[in-house]
Amino acid sequence: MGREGSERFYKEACEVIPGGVNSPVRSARAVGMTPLFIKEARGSRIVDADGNTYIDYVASWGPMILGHAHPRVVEAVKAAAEKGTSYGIPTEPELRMARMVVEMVPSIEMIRMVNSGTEATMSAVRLARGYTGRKKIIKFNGCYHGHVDSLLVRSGSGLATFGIPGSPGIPDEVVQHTLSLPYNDLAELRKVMKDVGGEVAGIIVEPVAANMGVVPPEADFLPGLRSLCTQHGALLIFDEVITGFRLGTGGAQQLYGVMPDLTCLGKIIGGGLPVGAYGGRRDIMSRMAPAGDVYQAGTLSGNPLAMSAGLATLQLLREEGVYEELDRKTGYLARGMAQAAEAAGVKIFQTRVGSIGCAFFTDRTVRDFETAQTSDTQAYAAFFQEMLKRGVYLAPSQFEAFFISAAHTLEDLDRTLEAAKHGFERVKEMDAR
Ligand code: KE4
Repeated sequence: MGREGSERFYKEACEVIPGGVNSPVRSARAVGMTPLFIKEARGSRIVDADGNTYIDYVASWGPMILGHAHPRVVEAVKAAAEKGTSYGIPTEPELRMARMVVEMVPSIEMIRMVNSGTEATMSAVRLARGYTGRKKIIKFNGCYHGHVDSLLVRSGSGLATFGIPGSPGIPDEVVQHTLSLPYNDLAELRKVMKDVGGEVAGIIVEPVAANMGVVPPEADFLPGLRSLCTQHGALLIFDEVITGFRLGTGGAQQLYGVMPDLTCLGKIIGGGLPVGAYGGRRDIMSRMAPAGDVYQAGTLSGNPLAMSAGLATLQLLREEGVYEELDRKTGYLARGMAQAAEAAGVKIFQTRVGSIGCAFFTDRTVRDFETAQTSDTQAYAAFFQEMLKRGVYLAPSQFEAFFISAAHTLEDLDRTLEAAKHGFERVKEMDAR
């Protein structure tokens, strides 16, 4: 079937929404097409406005780890909605969510709910500065922490996709205290900390970078960050908006055994509804108003419907064997992709951690933003198009991750691998031209 319905919606949307989308990475411009408009989704499948069905590997950019419209999540949201949608007054579901996160995430002693990952990182940075009385923040090239003014410096995700180094509208004064360094380069960081360590409020990092494609931390990187922060009195902030509850109930900090001072969460914690959160050591979090003097607020923070969707999701993720199954499926897919690429004679560099991963179309070893950018984005676009034609929806950008859900079946994976065979052949033909 065609995509006339989506194309019509897109044309109309461009009249009233900038670029026709409410978030740039949805635009699909980087893969040479106009975006799908989705009508509904269930399990591992999404259905577009023209009735085309696709096996979905975007999963709303991470939240849908259980698959779309999980009955237990939908039921929880319906039940909450029947009691009202928002009060602006504390509720018991917020308390249950806070207790559950404190139980599940090793370094979190106290947590504050917000409405997006951006709000979470923005608040964590403000808290780090308020708690330490220092101004400098260190981030890493290619990491994306939401569209926070002070963190939109050499970021990944949509900025990498569209080659935007920073963004107009952010005065130099706002970013003058932000340093962005190469990911996985401890020597460079050590040098900088030797110079300015005493002025650094915090180092914020994606413990597994997933916004330049997926780039895992090298063995010494996270432990090195931890010891440098401790040595210089800076706070270590893990941005686990993607890795939180994705790599296991305790996220990347449990997987790698490195404890940050603050953790930012989002995506999965909301079960598909707008939720973010930040939390960490009690002595630090106690500085947040009204307990302390660092201010942050939000009309819909801890919204009862979002809490109900998040609680249902986290409860299901705590069940026996969920992550082992996700890991098995992702390994199966990754091995099949490698075989298909090799059979077609196409060079890719594959990465994966738990149920996220990606294939860089490059013959280089990818360990940071610079090497990730050697990828052939035209080849990726051709691969994306061929996969879409065969009913598989991937991230419409080389600089994003693919997300596997508990709802993906072996049949889905085999269909994906069959499509990938043709996808890589199309890339090979392109190379030959
Ligand atoms: P949100 O404000 O979009 O909820 O979260 C921002 C954010 C923070 N930290 C990390 C590690 C993130 O990956 C994100 C958001 N991720 C992108 C996709 N790579 C969201 C998709 C979009 O921008 O539409």
